[in-house]
Amino acid sequence: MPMVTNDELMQKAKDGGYAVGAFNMNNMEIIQGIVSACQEKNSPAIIAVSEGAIKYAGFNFILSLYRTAVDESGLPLALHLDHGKDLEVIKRCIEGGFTSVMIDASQLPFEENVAATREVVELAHPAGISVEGELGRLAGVEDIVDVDEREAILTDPQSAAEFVEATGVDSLAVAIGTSHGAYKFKSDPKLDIKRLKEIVASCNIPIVLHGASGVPDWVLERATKYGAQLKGARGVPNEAIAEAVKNGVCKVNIDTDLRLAMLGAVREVLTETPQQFDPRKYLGPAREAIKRVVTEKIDLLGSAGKA
Ligand code: PGH
Ligand code: CA
Ligand code: ZN
Repeated sequence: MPMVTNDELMQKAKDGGYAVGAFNMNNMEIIQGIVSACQEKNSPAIIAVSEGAIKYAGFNFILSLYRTAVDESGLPLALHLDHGKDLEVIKRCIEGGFTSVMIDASQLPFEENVAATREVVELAHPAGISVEGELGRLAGVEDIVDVDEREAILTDPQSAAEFVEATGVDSLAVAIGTSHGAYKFKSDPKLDIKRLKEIVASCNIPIVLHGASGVPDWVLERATKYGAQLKGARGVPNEAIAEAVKNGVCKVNIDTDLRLAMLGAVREVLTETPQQFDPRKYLGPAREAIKRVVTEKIDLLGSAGKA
């Protein structure tokens, strides 16, 4: 069954006016939860794997989990390296069975980012692998008070167009006010949608939103009810994600919500039944919680029925 690239999924999403979720995976229960939601919703998905996840689970275990998921589900699923920084890992992914890679050289000055990204594009494209680059640094819009600083951190639409042209990337991750993790905003959540519109207009390739977890109430409440300490945790509201998708974001990255959902489920079981020591009894509910989160994301992004 189809192993697809991000590019195929995202071009389709771009034409259809919806977005595909990229869900981070590092073990069996997580990918099973993701795929089970996608099956019920007949949705495509991007299985995102970080360098840390490869180190944790092992390259071949990751690959086998992905291939099994594709075989079992028959769904269009991409296997994507998330935030690739190490060229050796990136090469291994390109040669070893991933369908897409991200090169994240966004911490470097513009010209160096271009050079590093161009190098990966030249390795990946002959192998039929799509490439995501990143320009800008993730940070909350309202948390950057200084105007010059804001311009330095958030993605500049003109530079984005130059970056796309100079590198040949298939998609671009941009900074419009989101950030990674569970503590995204100190003040009111806000995305720079005007900037997004300008980027979409100037680039003409699929745009990616990182740091897009919402920290849903039910997830946060369950985890904290059973003792998790997550004071001040705050995500991107669903309305803001919907607005971003409406204005051209085609890939939405979710990791934190899966982590928090898993945490709450495991904590609940271990708190309610402290005598329990069968891993299936706490990892099973964790898998169910992942499935619920992914189901909600599919509805939010509009990818149901698009497999
Ligand atoms: C992400 C995930 N992965 O690359 O961008 O972000 O922390 O918001 O889930 P979150
Ligand atoms: Ca980055
Ligand atoms: Zn990210």
